[in-house]
Amino acid sequence: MFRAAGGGLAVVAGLLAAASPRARAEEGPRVIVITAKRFEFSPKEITLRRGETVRLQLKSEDVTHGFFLRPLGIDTDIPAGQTAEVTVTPQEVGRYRAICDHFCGAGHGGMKMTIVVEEDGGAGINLPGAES
Ligand SMILES: [Cu+2]
Repeated sequence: MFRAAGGGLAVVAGLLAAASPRARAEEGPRVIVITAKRFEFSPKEITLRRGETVRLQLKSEDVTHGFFLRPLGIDTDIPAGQTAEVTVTPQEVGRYRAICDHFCGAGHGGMKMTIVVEEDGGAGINLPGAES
């Protein structure tokens, strides 16, 4: 007796695993959390890269604060106990000072932080004449 090997199921892997062009875009921008409370921001300094889009999550731990940085086009309130989000893509290298511009009490005038914008690629290398 011979038994023919019954037609084994040849599973043909089709092109089901089509590449998803959205995969990378969905990673989204880097998120940086900044905490605001009387009368300071934390951290006191953050570093961004020129041309990199980042999302700043601004969290108030007490009262309503502001977050104002004109050169980067940021001017928002941080409602009491809540989180405000701003998305920014810095275009100029430099050191910027963000201040609280919503009166929050006696130490309000000194409530600020620094945002450093570095050349993408870091390392502080300046190529003469490379500016476009
Ligand atoms: Cu304030």
